[in-house]
Amino acid sequence: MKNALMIAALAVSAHCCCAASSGSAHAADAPAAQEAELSGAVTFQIKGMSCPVCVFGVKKQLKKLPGVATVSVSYKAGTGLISLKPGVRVKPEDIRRAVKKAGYEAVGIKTTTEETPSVSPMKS
Ligand SMILES: [Cu+2]
Repeated sequence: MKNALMIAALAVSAHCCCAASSGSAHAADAPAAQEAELSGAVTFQIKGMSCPVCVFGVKKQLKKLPGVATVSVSYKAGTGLISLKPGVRVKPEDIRRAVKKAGYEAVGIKTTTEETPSVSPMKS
């Protein structure tokens, strides 16, 4: 399973935008103004994805973020959705950086749920 994904990604990276990720030097080092930390489910738009395989690169980077439970990226919609493990908080900057590592830009980062466990719809 994993191998198939990797092969797909490798095969396509040669001729697609997804190879753009490599040469990102330390461009923006400026510590941005403090942003509110996010918890629960976080959504954002991803700019710059120009083929469905871009999704793999973005997901790969987002999954590296500590505390991320699930990652889903839609090429068609140009959106990303991550759910964080309970109690985990991430900064918008972290998400932006992860997406940037893949070669794209995350904008409009916001939580859809505030510390609400998305797994259990009903209280027990
Ligand atoms: Cu691509």
